[in-house]
Amino acid sequence: MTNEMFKKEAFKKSVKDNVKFLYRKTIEEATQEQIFQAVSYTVKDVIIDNWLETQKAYDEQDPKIVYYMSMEFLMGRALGNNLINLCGYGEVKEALEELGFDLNCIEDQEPDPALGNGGLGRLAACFLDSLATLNYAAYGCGIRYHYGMFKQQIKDGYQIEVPDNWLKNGYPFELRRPEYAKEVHFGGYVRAEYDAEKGATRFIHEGYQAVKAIPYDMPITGYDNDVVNTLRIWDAEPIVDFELDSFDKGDYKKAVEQENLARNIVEVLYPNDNHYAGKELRLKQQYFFVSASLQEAIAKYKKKHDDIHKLYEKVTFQMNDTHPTVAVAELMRILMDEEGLGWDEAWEITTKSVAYTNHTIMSEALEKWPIELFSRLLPRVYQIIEEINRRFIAEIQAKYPGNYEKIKKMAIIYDGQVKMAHLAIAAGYSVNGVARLHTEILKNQELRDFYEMMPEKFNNKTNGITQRRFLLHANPLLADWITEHIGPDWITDLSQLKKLKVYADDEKALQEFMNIKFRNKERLAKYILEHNGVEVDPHSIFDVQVKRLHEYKRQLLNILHVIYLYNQIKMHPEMEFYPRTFIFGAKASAGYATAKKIIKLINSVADVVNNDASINGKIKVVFIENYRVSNAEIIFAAADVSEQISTASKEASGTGNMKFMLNGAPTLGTMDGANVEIVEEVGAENAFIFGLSSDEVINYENNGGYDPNVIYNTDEEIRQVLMQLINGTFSSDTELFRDLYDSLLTNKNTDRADRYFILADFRSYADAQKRVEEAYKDEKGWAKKALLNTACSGKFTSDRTIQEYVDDIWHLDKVIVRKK
Ligand code: H53
Repeated sequence: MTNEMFKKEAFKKSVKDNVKFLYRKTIEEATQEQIFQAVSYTVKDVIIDNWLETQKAYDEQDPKIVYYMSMEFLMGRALGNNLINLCGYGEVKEALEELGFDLNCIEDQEPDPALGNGGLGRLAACFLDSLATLNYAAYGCGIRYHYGMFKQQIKDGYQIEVPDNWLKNGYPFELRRPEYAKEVHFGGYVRAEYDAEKGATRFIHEGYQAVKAIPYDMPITGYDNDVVNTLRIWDAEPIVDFELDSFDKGDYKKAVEQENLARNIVEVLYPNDNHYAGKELRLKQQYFFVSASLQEAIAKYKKKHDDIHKLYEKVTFQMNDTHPTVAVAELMRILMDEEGLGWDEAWEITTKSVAYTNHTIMSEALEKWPIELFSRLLPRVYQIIEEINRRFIAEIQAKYPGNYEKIKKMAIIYDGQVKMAHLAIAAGYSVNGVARLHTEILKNQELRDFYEMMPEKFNNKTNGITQRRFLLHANPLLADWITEHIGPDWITDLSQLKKLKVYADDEKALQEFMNIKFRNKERLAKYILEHNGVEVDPHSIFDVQVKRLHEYKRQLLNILHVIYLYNQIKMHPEMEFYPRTFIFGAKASAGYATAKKIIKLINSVADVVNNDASINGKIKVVFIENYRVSNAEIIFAAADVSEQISTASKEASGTGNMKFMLNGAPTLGTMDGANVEIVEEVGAENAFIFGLSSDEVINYENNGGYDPNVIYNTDEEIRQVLMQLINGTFSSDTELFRDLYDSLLTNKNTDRADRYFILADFRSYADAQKRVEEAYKDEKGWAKKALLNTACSGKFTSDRTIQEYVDDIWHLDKVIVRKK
């Protein structure tokens, strides 16, 4: 596919002009970064026309709009992705070559807009891509953090966090829209006033601090359909209309406070994934973007419609985790206090407009705000939540008379806390989990009482990923090969990949498939050499675990197994062993001490193993610094083995697992999250499954856990591995890894020993790893497994996920921007 807009000569001229106007330079004088800016502005020109066309089509066709409300959008770089979706990648690559530039290098100049932590934020980005590609009207609503996810450096094996000043040179793919600014209010108090005319009490919020929310729009291009949707992220500015000399002291103080509030609120993304820290500023961020987004959605609706009662026919709000669920009460506030509706009318509209996605069962991730903090920061919103809670409890009582257990378990306000998930479930018209197993656990365990009371709300939407970024852009060799064999329809219909199954026994095809894998491994090896200074052999098995660092994801199990293999090789030097490169990539939340210690351990093991000449390079361990969307694209394409080894029941879905599968890497994993569905699609013989089942884990947990010391006492090899954490093998400081050792063996006040069942699953994991090795030695057999993984990955496109959201939850109509 090519795009008329990217005719080479016109493109080159435009880039030259942009360099001239932006920097007063010729193309020869410009830096690579300046070329990136100039190219991006040229691409943006093309996008803007489509953006206007899309807006026009939406105005004319007046479709229902989904507002995807999310604290995080982990977008990754935009330039390459936009070129792919505009079908201009090839043309632009050639045009730049003629100018003497390499598009890949130009792409590398772009900062990675990292406005998210991990899976949840990247899912939101994939969803936006699919919504635009499937011709649905959608806005992403979020925050324009000035500092996104920190950059990770590894010094002495330790993680160092460096601020990510992604806006430093200006970001070409954003548009400031001051004309849509909104005001958001914090603090103050609520005054009740009787309105005699209406015969009703009005509530007036006074004495608050105000912040101005300014939207910045980023274009979201659909694939080859001229649709450009919008990611609207809000920045904060102080409301400065004061003259200093006319201010008395009180006002001055308030003005300074308001200014500080505005400065702080969008400064930085909290680097916690799957963990709630209860920080006041975090609640401010949440309310800030939710309020601004809702105000904007309602203003937009009112431009075209005069009956606010029918809002839900044209607008729906999807709340991504509990983070934006204050939307429930804020929508009630706007409808009552600003639109003048009564409670019942407002509640009917709200409960038909908001839907909630749960992404985790980890109890430490569920947001519960102390009522003291909440009511001080958002007094009117809190008042509304109290009333929602009062009515909800009355409903519980009506259904279960005299059953106070039910109230304790389901109340929105309890034990001095506001429970955001409960608010979202009470108000939402849909509650969904993100993989089949996860949704079942929600229904049968975590949210059982809610499910019993309102089963009709619950549904599953198994996550997905966009093949445009994670195959077409990330793995051009494989993408071309697939297109040669089955045509290009897979780009917008991933189920087409199943046509590749006919090649599962075709030797030539298998050979080509593995040659591509090899070339991708060489590309990654080059990246690792340049960025980590470690030489790895692309003939070895590339065994990869890249994801956030979290105890439940069990990077510790992986590295303990590496130690175990190292011991085996040392003890039996003659033993047959297929060379393996263990590749890790993971950021740890800045305040998560255990996670950071595990990073240190991985690097310490790497130091010893990589420098031990006696093992002849049979094992290499590499920790890739600063894992992020842009290097992920290189890593997935090069993986032989996909490590998905979370404690069963803990990983809600996982989405990295899908990216590996798409790129032809079999899963080595537990029956957790979406792994279950991956195995169902590809067949158990094409995956390596081990470990306790989620039922077994939950059973242990409900009955006081298990005793890892039994394993420690009876399994010598495991004991040896654990002892090496504290006997100086990997650090002259024998206390360095003591905490990790203890966490596996000793009960602490609140935590049971080995909470994540590492020792329980160790043997079964080691066996599965052995099976991987055996399977890899059979070249043809392995190639077949790898190819079948790609061929069977069709289900895991976010296009499928989005279509399910549309059919079952949002009920949107397609909008045609251009006849194809
Ligand atoms: O969301 C992903 C899942 C993954 C889950 C992740 C997630 C976060 O990244 C952050 C908070 C949260 O509650 C959940 O851990 O299993 O694939 C997208 O659904």
